[in-house]
Amino acid sequence: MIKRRDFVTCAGAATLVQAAVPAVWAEPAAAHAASSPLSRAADGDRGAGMASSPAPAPGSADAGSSAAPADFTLHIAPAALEVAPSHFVSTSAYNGTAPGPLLRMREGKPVTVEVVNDSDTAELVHWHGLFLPPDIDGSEEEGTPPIPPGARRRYQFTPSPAGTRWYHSHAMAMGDLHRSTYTGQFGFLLIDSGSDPGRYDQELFLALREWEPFYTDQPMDTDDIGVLGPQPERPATFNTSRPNGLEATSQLFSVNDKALGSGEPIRVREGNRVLLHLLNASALENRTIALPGHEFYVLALDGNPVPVPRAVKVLTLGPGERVDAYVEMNRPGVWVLGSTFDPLRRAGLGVVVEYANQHREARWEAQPGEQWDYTVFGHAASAAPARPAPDHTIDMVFEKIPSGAGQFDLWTVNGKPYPHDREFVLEQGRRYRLVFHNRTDDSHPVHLHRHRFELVDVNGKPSSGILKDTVIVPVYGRVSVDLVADQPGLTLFHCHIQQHMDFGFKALFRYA
Ligand SMILES: [Cu+2]
Repeated sequence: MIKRRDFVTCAGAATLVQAAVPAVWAEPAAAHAASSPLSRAADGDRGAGMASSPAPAPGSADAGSSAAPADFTLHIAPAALEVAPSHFVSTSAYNGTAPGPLLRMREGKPVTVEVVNDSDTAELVHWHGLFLPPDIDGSEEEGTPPIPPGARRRYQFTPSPAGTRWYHSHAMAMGDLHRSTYTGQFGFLLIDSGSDPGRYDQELFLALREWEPFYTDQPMDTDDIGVLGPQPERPATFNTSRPNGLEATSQLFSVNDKALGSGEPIRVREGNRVLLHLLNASALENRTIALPGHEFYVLALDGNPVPVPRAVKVLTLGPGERVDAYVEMNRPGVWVLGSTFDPLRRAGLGVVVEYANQHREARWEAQPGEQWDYTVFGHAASAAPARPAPDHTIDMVFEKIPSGAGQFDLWTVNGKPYPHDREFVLEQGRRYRLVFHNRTDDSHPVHLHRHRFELVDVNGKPSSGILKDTVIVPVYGRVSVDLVADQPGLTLFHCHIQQHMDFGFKALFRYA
């Protein structure tokens, strides 16, 4: 196997994202391309324990008038994407593609990103998973100024922490299915730590997507995690006095911007090790995927190396979540890497993986039995380092009011839709346990901006050493996470399903 640096030298960086990210990388320098964010992921135990207390990353924003060229430029503009042959999706995107350009940054090295808003609505770009000040994090609730239509804004910041991050619109969509995360406004952002062992032959960036969403009163619930689980938050009686509101759904799916069979296959050779950076960029739902006959050797969740990397047959990602995994290409053939749910895969949620000199129909095989479980990547109970007791515990109860927002459901955190009369308050330096109580019949991928947290417990199953910024709280489930309050400033918490966020499922944390 060749080292990645050698591969870059002999083949050129663009080859590395074969069939994945369109060749529009906004790379500032070759040096950035020559290392990966997974520097120590394969070497052992980088994810142990809580994140230490990093200093707040410095950053600033201005109106983009500076003469020096930016390291990266993102143009938000209408785009027509050919998701299936002669099926053009009318949307908006960064630099005309979805995903947008791969932004590869070096941890700790300041960068300048210029965002030009050539759309006809105000926009916000959120840098998901980064430790950034609230005025540039990309959330209006935290105080980031929106970029008006026709305007540009220049952001300067120091990227941290290392790992697979991403960027996406953080506008409100409300009833408009042509806005925010319903559009093609998303892209990968990798922060290299600068010490990449390069133990793979190819690197692919794959985002799971849907297009042309529409409203229905008969949602296609496909991947609701926890339906068969213990359901500790299941109520004794159900309020069925009102009908459910309309929900956004879709019938056209893709990996990156191509429906299954519509784009170039991923071409591999037997014996190759392929590093996958997977992102669920869906506005709607969790997705579960598999590659028949192969396993995913999971290295990192949400870009953070896991304490116990291990191989699994299926991956589940909630909207906003990332998985970095190796796949050893050791079963020659032509396969479908795609959704385990047949209707979604048939509607485009997949990509063909083709071994060299294999020319047959792409094959899918069902993957029975295996259920996604975050905790298998944590320390074994006997090996878990002692965790300091939290200074405070904050309970957050999620409930749904059917049709509470007219046509749509309304979502509440501790009995109130956003905004709350008083924010949740954190004291700098203190350790908090957030306990998420999901008293609804949906699973929710909840995201905390500007911080990361350690998984402590999923439906009563203990976990240690897994650091994330987004976590699926299963149907009627309960998840506990710990965090150290080390990023002063307003911090947004929300469900990453766009419709839930828009209709109440948000809360602000404020530092005392
Ligand atoms: Cu939700």
